[in-house]
Amino acid sequence: MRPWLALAAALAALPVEAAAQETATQGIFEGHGIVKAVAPKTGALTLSHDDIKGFMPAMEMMYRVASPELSRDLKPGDEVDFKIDASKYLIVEVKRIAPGK
Ligand SMILES: [Cu+2]
Repeated sequence: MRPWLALAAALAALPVEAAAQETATQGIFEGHGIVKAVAPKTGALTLSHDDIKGFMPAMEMMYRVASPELSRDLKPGDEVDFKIDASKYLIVEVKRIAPGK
């Protein structure tokens, strides 16, 4: 890469990285919610979750799961506790605390 091109690329990358660092939440957060749907194959979970302190307010949304095994036995209506990797929006642990009716 010619020097001026490298410089232009470096300058262009700066604001994006700075913005990402300001907004991206890092770490593992604990949440609680109700299973709304389990996607076949991927196991992605649609959850109606409570406020996740420091991460996001209560809402209904779909999360990817680290492995389809995590949500294999879950059904809509189940009440769950879960852990989520905030930077990836990825559920890394799920525990059913009450079965759906
Ligand atoms: Cu959410």
